Amino acid sequence: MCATAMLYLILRTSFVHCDITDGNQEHLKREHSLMKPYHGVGSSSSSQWDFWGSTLVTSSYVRLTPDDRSKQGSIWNTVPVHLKDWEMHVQYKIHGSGKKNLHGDGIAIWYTKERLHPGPIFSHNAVFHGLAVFIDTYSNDDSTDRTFPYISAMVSNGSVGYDHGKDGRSAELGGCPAEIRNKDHETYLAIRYSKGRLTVMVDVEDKNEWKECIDIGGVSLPTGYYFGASAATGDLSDNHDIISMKMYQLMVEHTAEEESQDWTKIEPSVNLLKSPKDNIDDPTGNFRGTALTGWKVFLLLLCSLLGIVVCAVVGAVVFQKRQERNKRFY
Ligand SMILES: [Ca+2]
Repeated sequence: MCATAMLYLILRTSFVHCDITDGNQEHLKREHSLMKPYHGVGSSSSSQWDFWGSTLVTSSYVRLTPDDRSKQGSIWNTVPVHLKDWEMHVQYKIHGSGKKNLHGDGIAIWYTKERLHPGPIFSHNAVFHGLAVFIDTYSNDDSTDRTFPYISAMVSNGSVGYDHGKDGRSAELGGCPAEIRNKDHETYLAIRYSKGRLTVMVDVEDKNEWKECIDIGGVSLPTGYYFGASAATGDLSDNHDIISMKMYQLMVEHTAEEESQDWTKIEPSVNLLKSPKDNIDDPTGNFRGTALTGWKVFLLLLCSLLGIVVCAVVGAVVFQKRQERNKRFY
C-alpha cells in the first residue's frame, strides 16, 4: 500500500514538472507581460499597464503598497487576453518590519472582467467575474486553525463575493500555506489554465522548482478578461512588490467543436466533483484521497476473501455432514 502511494506521489511530482511550461521565450506574450525596467508603464497612452493608488514604479520593482498603514494599490493589463490556454508567472516579494502575524494583508492576482475596480478586497471589489489567486499574509479569522501566509484561489460569476472576514474560506477552491514573507530572495507563483484545468504552483525557496499548491479540473474561464495584481494594507502593513508578470501561451490543440465556440461568452464556473469545503486545510488531499481509496479496495478484498473462506468452511462442513448422513444410509 505504501509503495503504491509512493509511486503515485513520484508519478504525480514528475508529471507536474514535465507539464509546466519551460518558460519558452517564443511563447511569451509581451502585451500581457510586465518586466523590468517597466518602460512606459502607466505614463503613456500606448502603455499596456495601468497603475492605481499607492503603486510606485521604479526601475527594479513595482511597489503596490509601501510598508505603511491603509494603502491600496493595483496594476492592470490594458489588453484583454484572447488565449485559450495560458500560464502566468508572477515574481514578487512581500517584506516589511512587522513581526510574525503583525503584517498584512497580501497580494491578489486577478483574471477578471473588471479592471481598476477599487474595493475592500486587496484593494479590489469583493464581487468579481473571473479568477482570483490570493497570497493572504494576514489571518482575519481568529478561529482559524490554518497557517498563514496562505495561498488560495476562487472563481466567481459575480454571484458570490470574497468573504474577507473569513479569508475567503467558504468559496475557495483549494490552497496551501507558503512561507513567502521576508525572504532574502524573490518568490514565484505560476497560474496555469488549460483545457478546464486550473493549476497554481509556488516556488518559495528560489530553487527553480515548482511545488503544486492547487490543481483542479472542471474550471471554465472565458477569454477577453484582464490580468491584474493588487494589494492592500490596513492597521498592519508590508511592502507588496511585483517584480515581473510573464504570460506564456500554451500550445494546446482543441476539438473543432471547442474552436467554434465563442469563448468570450463562457461564464466563469467550477464543476466540482466534491464540495469546495473538502479541499480545506488539506494540501495533500488528492494524495490522501488516493490512499484512502486504496484502503477501501483493500478492505473490500479482505471482506470478499473472508466471505469466500466462510462459505468454503460452511460448504465443507455441510458436504461432510451429508457424506456422513449418506454413509449411514448405505
Ligand atoms: Ca486575510
